[in-house]
Amino acid sequence: MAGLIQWLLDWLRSLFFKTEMELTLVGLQNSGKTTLVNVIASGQFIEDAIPTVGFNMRKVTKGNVTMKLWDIGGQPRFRSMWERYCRGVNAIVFVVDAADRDKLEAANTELKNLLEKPQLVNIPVLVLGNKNDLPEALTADQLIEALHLKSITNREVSCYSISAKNQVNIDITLQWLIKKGKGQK
Ligand SMILES: Nc1nc2c(ncn2[C@@H]2O[C@H](COP(=O)(O)OP(=O)(O)OP(=O)(O)O)[C@@H](O)[C@H]2O)c(=O)[nH]1
Ligand SMILES: [Mg+2]
Repeated sequence: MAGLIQWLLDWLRSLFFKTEMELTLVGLQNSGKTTLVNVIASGQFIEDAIPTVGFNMRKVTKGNVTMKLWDIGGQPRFRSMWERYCRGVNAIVFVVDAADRDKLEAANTELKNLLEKPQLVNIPVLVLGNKNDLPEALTADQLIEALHLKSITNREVSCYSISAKNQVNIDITLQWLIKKGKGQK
């Protein structure tokens, strides 16, 4: 009987605290957005992901939180779509291939362009330096410097160094995102 009551209480609590949130992943092609979504959704690294054409949407439930993840193609022809899919979301996730130094300048330009859009003011941004399993990958501090993240003052910005492949720092990434869904700082 006590077990049943406990179960009922847990169930009611889960209904009461249910959170639904929307997140959009953008960033240059090959940075690892789709790989990261797969890791978040299934806990599995799937090699040779195909470049995303247009966008994918995945719904993932973690505890009481349901996340709608918009994963947008990063090739130049899809970048004009980024803004539209970022409107009204709880947070924007900007994924960077931290090991591809030749593309950093382009990533910098695209991030700056995106954050200048008036429709996206105040939306928190999480910059993820992915592929930290590769020896040449920039650290989080180096990425903060390279993308001039400290100069962004009109919104909340955080930066983590992660590896979708080896599932490094995926836990703190999820914690950060879930907090945004709950409207916490
Ligand atoms: N070493 C390493 N490779 C990774 C990691 N994450 C993704 N990759 C690889 O990077 C390549 C691109 O990954 P995708 O997830 O397709 O990249 P994307 O950002 O979705 O690319 P678009 O859909 O074209 O925008 C794939 O070969 C992945 O296996 C990582 O953490 N480490
Ligand atoms: Mg993709």
